[in-house]
Amino acid sequence: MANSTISNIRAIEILDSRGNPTVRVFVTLEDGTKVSASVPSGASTGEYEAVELRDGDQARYGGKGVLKACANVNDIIAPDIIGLDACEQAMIDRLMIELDGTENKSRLGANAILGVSMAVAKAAAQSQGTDLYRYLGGSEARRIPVPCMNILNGGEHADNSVDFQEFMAVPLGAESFSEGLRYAAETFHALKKLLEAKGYSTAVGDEGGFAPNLQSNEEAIELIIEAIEKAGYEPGTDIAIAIDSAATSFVVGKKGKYDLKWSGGGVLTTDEMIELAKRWVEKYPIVLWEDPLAEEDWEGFAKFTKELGDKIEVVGDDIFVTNTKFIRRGIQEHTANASLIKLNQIGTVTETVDAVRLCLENGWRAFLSHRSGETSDTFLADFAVAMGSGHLKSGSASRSERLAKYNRLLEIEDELGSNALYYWK
Ligand code: 2PG
Ligand code: MG
Repeated sequence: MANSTISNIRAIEILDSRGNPTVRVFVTLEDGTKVSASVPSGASTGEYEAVELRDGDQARYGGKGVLKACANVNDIIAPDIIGLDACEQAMIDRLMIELDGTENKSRLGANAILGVSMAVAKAAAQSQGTDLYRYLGGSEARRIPVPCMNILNGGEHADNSVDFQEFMAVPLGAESFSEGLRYAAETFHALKKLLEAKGYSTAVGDEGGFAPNLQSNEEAIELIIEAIEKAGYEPGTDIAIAIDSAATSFVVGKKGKYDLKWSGGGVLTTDEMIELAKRWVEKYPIVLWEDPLAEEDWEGFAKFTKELGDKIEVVGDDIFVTNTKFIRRGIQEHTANASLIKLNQIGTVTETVDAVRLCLENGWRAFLSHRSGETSDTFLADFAVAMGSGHLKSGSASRSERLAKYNRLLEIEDELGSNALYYWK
């Protein structure tokens, strides 16, 4: 019997950064290794994401309890997985997929399955005395991702007047991860001063970025550019800008109409949204645009990519939901040139690795991401280094659940020393 044989698995209900229940899984091995992993939770979710199982019992947490998912780990998954070697990640993930038996993990819950999958990987790494990024990525894993820091929040992540969900500072001109993080954090602080001076609120949204009531979406970009300059950096050269419109959250019906209601921007067609993006990309140092259109607007996405794909990274989030089936279609139809990657959209570590590989092998980029509902778990940081995908987003320079991932990347950078790589492309 291998030392890394799983001897116990147990799930409990904990709370995420929004105060909503989520799943934490503990895995114990024969050699005494004991680890835990906690599952994140999104707000602007894609329709075809793997199912996050919620109890629906209105008497607890407004129906958002996850006791069923925990029971599924304790009563159904654990008996099947205990006794297996934690190093058999792919086999364990496959067994859980089979045990669930549905297309979208709706029987056992992706939150139950992912919690076990992440904890198993952590346990195997720890049992081998290896860091998780090395266990998952091998000795080649030494590229630290550029932190795309979401310093201004809108959409479903804040109660303000900004329709687009995320405005990120991308410190692509820095020489190292720690320098890049500093560039972005200093910009965050400069933005705070700027907002104060203009009489705007400096309260933060779900991902720790400021959530002021601006006059328009475009004002967000203008403020960030001013903040970059105030912090002493050159927009575009030192720090560029990335946007996640999360357009599925303001599409009107399924008709390719986009209602920029908070900013008073009116209802725009797909073509008008593309024209807006072209204007902005012309005018501002934008390097990445995620979900510029809604998840069902495959044609619009392809048109967007045709117009802008040679200038910027076009990322599909809700449209691909980290699912190789949709990413493969996207590659064939030139829908985008990158996919967002979120572990809980698909529900196992193995399938997430498959999604990243599919992107990279086809000349696409893979943009690693947290969720708007997070925990202090730092799995994502190690995972991003293991995948070597070059960039990640983990929110802003406030809220500990966001900083936990960036701080873990600082540790990895320190450990790698001069072997660490940092570059945008
Ligand atoms: C997104 C994510 C993360 P959520 O849309 O990219 O920033 O948000 O977790 O709410 O889906
Ligand atoms: Mg998104």
